[in-house]
Amino acid sequence: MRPARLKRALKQGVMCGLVVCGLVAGCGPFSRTHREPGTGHAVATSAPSPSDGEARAEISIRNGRVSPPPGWLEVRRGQTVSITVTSDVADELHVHGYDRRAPLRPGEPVTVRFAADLTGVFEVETHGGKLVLTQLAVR
Ligand SMILES: [Cu+2]
Repeated sequence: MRPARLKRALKQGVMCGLVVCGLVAGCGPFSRTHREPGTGHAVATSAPSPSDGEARAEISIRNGRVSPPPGWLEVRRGQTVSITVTSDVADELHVHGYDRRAPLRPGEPVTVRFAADLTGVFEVETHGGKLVLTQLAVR
């Protein structure tokens, strides 16, 4: 990806995240719900698998609820990330920063897989339901 295009994608991602955070209570990296210890929110969605080094998250959406509850998916830079989402309604999956999008169809698992080569914290969300699915934290 050329730098200009990457910059534009990042800007879109940031703007999109801000809009969503204005609409959905408790979303975003700065919200209190994700920082309170012991609430069950501040946990990795899935632990990195030691066997193949791939960080996996499996997330389902039913009746507008995200399961497991949105937390953090912590990965190392360069690690492969695999996020599988199953939604009960049609929607669009979006991984901010990396700008990965995928259409979601009711009941059909969709997996996005990519190398985590950008560091930072990125929201994984749906656009139709405006749900934050997890925060991808790449260190
Ligand atoms: Cu988005």
